[in-house]
Amino acid sequence: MNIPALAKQYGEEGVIHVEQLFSLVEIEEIREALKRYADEVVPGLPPNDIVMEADGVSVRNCWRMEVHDPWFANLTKGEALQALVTHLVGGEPVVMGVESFNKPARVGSAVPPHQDNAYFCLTPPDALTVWVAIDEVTEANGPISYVRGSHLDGARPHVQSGVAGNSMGLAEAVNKDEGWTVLLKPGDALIHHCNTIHYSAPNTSDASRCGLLMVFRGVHCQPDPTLRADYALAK
Ligand SMILES: O=C(O)CCC(=O)C(=O)O
Repeated sequence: MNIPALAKQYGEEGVIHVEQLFSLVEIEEIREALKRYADEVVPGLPPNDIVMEADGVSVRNCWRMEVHDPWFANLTKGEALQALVTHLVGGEPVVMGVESFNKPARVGSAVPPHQDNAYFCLTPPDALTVWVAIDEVTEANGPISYVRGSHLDGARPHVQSGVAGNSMGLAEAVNKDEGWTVLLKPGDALIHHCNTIHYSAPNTSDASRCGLLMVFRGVHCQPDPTLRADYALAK
């Protein structure tokens, strides 16, 4: 991994594509852990730590997986991952959460355009998400799109979105013709800054599009009272 080159691109564009951050062998281990999590942990989760799709049976998101299962807490500690994240957040990384965006076949719902810091409410906004493709990501199964460089313009207003699992979306419409849509192989990762605008399409295919997310902030980040007040109003 060429960390200085990745850091330069991250600084300019607010998102980077890291091919094969995890090997196919590691992805197979993550798949097994996700299956075990679904079988053994999901049935006992508190309602706040799981979101279902509209069909009522398919899981849309799992939150706080690192709290419920040490295997996922451990996944955040890999040496190469820690070195990259330390560079990108500009300090010692703190895990904010391990999450899944399962985007199941046919029923996986869209994610409205948003900035993650509308939820995180941090200053400085030195936080990011490492989004790891567990499945192949295609045009049809709900890829993520990014507005590159949007992190440089700071926080934008958000309003209630009505979407379970993504309660807030950008108040202003995004020109989706300008979105950068990234197709991925299993093991590839997208790393985005918490102010980079992004969104994803619904899954209209027969193939699942599961992403496993690890969210980090720099230890120096503090709660931003203005963003917190906005969140309380909009969520
Ligand atoms: O997985 C997706 O479709 C969206 C992910 C997302 O919104 C995020 O990483 O903050």
